[in-house]
Amino acid sequence: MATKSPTTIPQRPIKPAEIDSDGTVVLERRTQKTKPPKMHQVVMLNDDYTPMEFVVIVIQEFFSKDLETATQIMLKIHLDGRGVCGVYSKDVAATKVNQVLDAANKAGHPLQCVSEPIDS
Ligand code: TYC
Repeated sequence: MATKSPTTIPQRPIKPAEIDSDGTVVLERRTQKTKPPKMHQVVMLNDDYTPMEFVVIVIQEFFSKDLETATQIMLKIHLDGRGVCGVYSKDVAATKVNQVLDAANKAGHPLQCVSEPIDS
């Protein structure tokens, strides 16, 4: 009767291993594939008709700024033509733009704002 030779389990060649800081054996390190989501800034634009007080209220209400910060942002927009009110994910930034445009339309003001992707 033929004797069975001992079964051997085929082994994958083990790549040179690294030991992580917590003692884990790292067989293969992959470069990270998932990038953090692109952020978007909500930029408000100057115009000649929207009252300064209205802009300050909008910045406080939709961008969670205190009175002093909102006033500084409004004045920057008034002087430079545009200013960043906040930085958010794409969806949240789009929602903020809609909220501002909606409030401006309802109040009869031509206030404009846009969302812009930023590199980070
Ligand atoms: N320029 C406007 C005025 O003099 C004020 C203003 C500020 C309007 C900021 C829009 O985004 C704006 N009444």
